[in-house]
Amino acid sequence: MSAVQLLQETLIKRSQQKKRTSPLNYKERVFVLTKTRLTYYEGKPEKKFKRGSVELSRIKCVEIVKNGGGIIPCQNKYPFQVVYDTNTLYVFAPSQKSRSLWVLMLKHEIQHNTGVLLKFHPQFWLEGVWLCCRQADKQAPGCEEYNLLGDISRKPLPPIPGQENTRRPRPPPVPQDEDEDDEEVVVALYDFPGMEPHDLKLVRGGEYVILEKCDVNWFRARNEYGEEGYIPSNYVTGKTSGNLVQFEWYSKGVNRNMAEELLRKEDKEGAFIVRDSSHPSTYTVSLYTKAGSGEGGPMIKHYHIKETRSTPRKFYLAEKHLFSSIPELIEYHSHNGAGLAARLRYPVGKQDKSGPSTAGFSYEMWEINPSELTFMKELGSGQYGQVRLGMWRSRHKVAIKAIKEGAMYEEDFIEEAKLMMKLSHPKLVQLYGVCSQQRPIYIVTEFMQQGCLVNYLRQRRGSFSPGLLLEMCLDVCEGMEYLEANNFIHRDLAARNCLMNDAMVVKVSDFGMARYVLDNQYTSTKGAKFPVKWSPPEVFNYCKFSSKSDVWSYGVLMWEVFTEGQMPFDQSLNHEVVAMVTNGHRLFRPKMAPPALYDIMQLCWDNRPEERPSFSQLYLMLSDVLEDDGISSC
Ligand code: 4IP
Ligand code: ZN
Repeated sequence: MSAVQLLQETLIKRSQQKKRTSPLNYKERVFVLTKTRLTYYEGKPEKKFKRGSVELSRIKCVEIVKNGGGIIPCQNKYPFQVVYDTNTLYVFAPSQKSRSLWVLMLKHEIQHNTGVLLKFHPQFWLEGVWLCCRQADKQAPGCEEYNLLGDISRKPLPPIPGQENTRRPRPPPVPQDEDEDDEEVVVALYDFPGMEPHDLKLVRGGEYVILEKCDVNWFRARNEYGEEGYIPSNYVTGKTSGNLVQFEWYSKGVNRNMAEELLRKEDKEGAFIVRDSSHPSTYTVSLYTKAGSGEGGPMIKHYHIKETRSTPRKFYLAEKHLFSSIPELIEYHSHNGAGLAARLRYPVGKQDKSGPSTAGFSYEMWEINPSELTFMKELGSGQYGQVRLGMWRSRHKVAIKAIKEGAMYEEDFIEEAKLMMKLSHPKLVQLYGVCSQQRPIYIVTEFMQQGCLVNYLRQRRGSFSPGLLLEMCLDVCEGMEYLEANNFIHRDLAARNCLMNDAMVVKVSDFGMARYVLDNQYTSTKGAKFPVKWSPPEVFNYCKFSSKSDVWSYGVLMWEVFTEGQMPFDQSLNHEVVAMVTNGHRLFRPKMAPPALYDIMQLCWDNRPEERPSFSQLYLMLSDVLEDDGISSC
């Protein structure tokens, strides 16, 4: 039986030099990837002879090789490595695209391997040393964190430049040639005190040179005094002229409602904010004025920054005054009203200048010393036991879950926690680390002041506008889009598993945790605690979880939000819900949900998982509703 070929291409390989006497040479080979093996052949695709093969289950790392400007002695210039057993196979692809494809496919196939490395060598083993760290033992442990989910070949910009509540437009990752060695300079958006001696302190507004992108969450950087250390990538932003984040008047992630609130609080004539518009990649100026407002009191105007269609493109608020950049436009209108209700006098920033969560407290730090935790009030209790508010090193508020004995597959979870910590996004409740050397073990996460979303909704019934409810759904959608992009399945998405903070940002929590629950009532689809009402047929019938089963749950979550926290299928027992859903019955349209929104919910509840939209499609559809129905936007 011939296995399905996932990829086939003629590439060049370096001899693996398994024996000390093996020659170092580079040979053209036809590489074939199947679900189980990576095999290379001599000859042509039509007539080939097997030379060697690697079983995918033995692979511990697949990654591009950074070459640091060195010479590559064959015609293919894009190397990647496949580490398995005690060997490293270096393969050279003819183009960046080809390499990305091989690396991506291989990574995808090995993602569930047990022996995946935590650290690897980013450069070649050559003439008896690792070029990256100069270690002279071929089996020496890796010198750089290995991130199977990351993609070091694309050198993305800091993914979301450091803001809570970040919404589109997102800068697309900039593909760069990795051999380009010019220095990248960034500006700090927030102070970062540095938690460990190997960290580098950041001062808001300061400039830093990036030395190394260790993974998507942590960089090594140098300050103006030549000091070096690790910094969180979401605390800095690229220092380029088109980047508005460096300006005081620009507030990323502030929406119309938040802008109005901030301006009212400031209560100054000519107070203004430049923010992302609900139309992707465009900006809006929100302006506060008391002038000419008559009996209506002060008013807030929202002006789209428009762009001309012709090139070079120009920006304008009033058609008569065109500028080649947004900063120039702001500068001009700060002196001249020129048709605006007032001139732009006082830039108003977000009040909260403290930074967002980092992926762990420091680079490579997942074990937290319990003596550095202090316990405060009880926040509630969940599936695993008590959750308490606490402080880490007397400075950082955290939530601490003490895991009840016998409630969790602890060993498995601790292993997975290292990976979960790398999942870092403004719309995910950040896992900071674990105390695993004691019983009960503690799980330390970001603290969310307002608690769980479903209670929040229930306690404030009648006070929400549809626009606000949609904003909550969009937050969750963004978090889920990130999980989906990282091939991470939540398995228990519901409003009870989302939390809200003081900035009214909703974040997804407890992702993937369902796998570690030791409780039949919860894990068996027949169990009383199994979330049947949030589950699609393929889950309650065959336990088939996927990002698409998360999408179904997301539809139910939208329904929960738009009913302000009602229980889905309130009158029915689990087994009745199974029968109803199987027969095509679905949740009704909540009164607060416009028909266009209910249509989207129903797309999530398609029987066929492959027909359901992805989270990134959902995000676009929901943003459209926000704009088209004018439920809250400008
Ligand atoms: C061979 O050199 C080839 O490069 C082999 O590659 C390589 O095997 C051998 O390395 C190396 O000695 P010669 O052709 O000069 O004999 P291929 O199998 O593609 O022909 P691997 O597959 O192991 O890289 P050693 O380490 O197996 O000897
Ligand atoms: Zn190394």
